[in-house]
Amino acid sequence: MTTLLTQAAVAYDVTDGVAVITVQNPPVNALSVAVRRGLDAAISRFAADAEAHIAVIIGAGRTFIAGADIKEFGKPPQEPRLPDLIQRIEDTEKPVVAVLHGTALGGGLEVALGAHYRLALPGAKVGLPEVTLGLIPGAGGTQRLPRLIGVDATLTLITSGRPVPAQKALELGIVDQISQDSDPRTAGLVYAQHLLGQGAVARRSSEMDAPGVAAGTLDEWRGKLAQKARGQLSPLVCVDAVEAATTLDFASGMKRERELFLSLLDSPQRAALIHAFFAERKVSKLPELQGIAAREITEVGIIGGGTMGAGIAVSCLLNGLDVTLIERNEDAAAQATTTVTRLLGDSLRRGKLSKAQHDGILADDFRTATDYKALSQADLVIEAVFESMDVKRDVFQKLDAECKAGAILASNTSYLDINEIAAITNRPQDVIGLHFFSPAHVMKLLEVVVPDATAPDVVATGFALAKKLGKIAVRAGVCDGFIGNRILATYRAAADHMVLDGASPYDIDRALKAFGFAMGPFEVSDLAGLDIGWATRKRKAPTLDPRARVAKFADRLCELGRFGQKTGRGFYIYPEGSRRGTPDPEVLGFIDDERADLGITPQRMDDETIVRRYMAAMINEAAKVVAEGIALRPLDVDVTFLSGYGFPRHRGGPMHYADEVGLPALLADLERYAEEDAYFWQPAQLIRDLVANGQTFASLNE
Ligand code: 3H9
Repeated sequence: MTTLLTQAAVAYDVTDGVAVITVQNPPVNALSVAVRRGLDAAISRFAADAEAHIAVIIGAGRTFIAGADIKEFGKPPQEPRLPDLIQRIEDTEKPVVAVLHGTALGGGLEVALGAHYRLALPGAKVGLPEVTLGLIPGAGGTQRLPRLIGVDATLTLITSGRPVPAQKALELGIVDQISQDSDPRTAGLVYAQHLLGQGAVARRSSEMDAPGVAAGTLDEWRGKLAQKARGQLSPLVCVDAVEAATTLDFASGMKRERELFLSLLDSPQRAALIHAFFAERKVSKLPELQGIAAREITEVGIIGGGTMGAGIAVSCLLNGLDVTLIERNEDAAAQATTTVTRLLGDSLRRGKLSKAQHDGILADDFRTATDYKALSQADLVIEAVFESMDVKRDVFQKLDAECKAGAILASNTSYLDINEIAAITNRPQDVIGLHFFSPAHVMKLLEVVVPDATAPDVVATGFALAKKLGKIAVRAGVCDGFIGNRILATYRAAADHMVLDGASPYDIDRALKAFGFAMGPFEVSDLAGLDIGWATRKRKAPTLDPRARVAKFADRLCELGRFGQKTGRGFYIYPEGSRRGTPDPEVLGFIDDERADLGITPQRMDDETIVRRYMAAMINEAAKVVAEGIALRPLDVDVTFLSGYGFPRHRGGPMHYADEVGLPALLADLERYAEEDAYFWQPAQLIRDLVANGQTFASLNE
């Protein structure tokens, strides 16, 4: 055996005629310039090495290569370029094998496609997720993969960005074999000897026939993606690149892929999506949690089995926690069991659970009770009862009396003062807000709301819980609505003001969906139930500043029992059983009446005007939320909106979008709007300061 460390990031050694090229760039072996240089040198070494008859490329640590180094995007490119390196691997005369374990993603899978044989370990996942970063595969993925597995399978993979497990990759023909070995090196050596024994030769996917495609297939893909992508460019560009594989020779197809890749690399969408990627990872890195260990959580208590409580219970159950749910009486407990059983049944049908797991959860992990004594061993209790301080007081007094020392007492309130809730107990250091979003077993966001006296390890436990539940936690301070709902209240009011001034709810929904939101604000209200906003308006009415402009048309709908989808009518009319509404002329009539009462002559508003005002209201309130420390950094606001409020990911979140538009332009808009309504449109001091200093929101993320 000879050993040569060609570069720190890539090792080379030879065992029994097999060159083992090991990429060692923790944590995910991204293809940094050091790795590319190391691989380049290792391939040259292998080509010239008379002792080595075949090479295996493996990844050190937990994964094969997870892709290009995302941190290098937007910086000056450095040689060797990845497509050239992969071409060199493919051009090698002696066979090269890639051994895939962990995640072989993006440029990592493209390296494997340039190798001549691909072996996967059982738990491996492979995919081309570039589209989720606003890109297309840019190192041959769009040209080699269709030659290997055909156009449809390629487009399914690269336009979704979703990785597939090893078994699926084998069925598709992406990998040649699955090894039962759990160690990539051992598996690679065995497979390489097997190939040598068979006299295997270099086998190049670039030399395979160009893939055929039935007439109309690519247009069908374009039509489907244009609908789904809601303004995101890269999924459609994937189709252009794959089309090139069907019409051009390999070298020309590679050129075309490069042009398309570079056009996206320069796009604001790429910058926004990569901001989102890093923000989602940075959001849990809090200075206050450095070196703080989370408390152990295995048994969870939930108070209240309504929609939220049952959803939280299911989220916990699906992720291996034991749940005891408390209800007021046996009937309510039975009702909660029915809801939990129904939601678990949905997970079974969707393949998220096996039948055995499903039955095991119901038999062993879930139970209801009516007595708080059942929570004596709970490590964490999450209260999800009616939003009233009196009701919460009763719950927290009982919890304080029954729960063991060190148990965390959490409230799922969406706006109540958690400092006040903490003060109800004799253990304010153990009290925290865990604000789930509905449906709680589906929505990614968890606001971890931190009152003044909360111990750091309780905050750490909130973040650890989110990770266990597959959610993204954002730290929020205590105020009415925390980060998300506080900002929502402001931009929702801006939408209502625009309706009073001339836009219809349907104009507003259309404009914001064209911007990229999954739903418009009036569709969201109909889905959530108009009674929720009605209750909030009534709650806030006594403290409302007399200068605030308040629209009444939504109250009028509620007074008529039009609560949205659940009653078949809200802002839209929902035909029996449908979730898709149609505009309602009667609603427009109510709005006209209100304008007439207020003496407003309606103005037409185009989509751009609507989006500008809506976004300005959102960003302005968000800046106040950051300045007050309710959100730690602008990126925390971005992550909140990306994971909990349907904000278009390819816009990066409201604060990233604000930087993209430019804070001076935003401030100019705010000042102009303030001439109409100085109370509502008071520009945030933080925005004024950033503009004065020539800074961006991003500068506060460091
Ligand atoms: C591409 O390949 C383009 C090519 O087609 C063409 C080029 C010409 N680069 O997520 P985690 C960091 S585009 C740099 O917490 P997990 C990450 O920031 C790329 N850094 O772990 C984090 O850092 P920190 C296509 C990366 O186990 C740490 O690694 N590939 C990269 O939950 C751990 O990450 C992708 O899009 C990267 N590529 O998940 C894959 N990836 O500790 C993107 C990760 O400082 N990556 N980091 O916060 C992933 O999907 C997940 O990270 C992965 C691991 C599934 C791999």
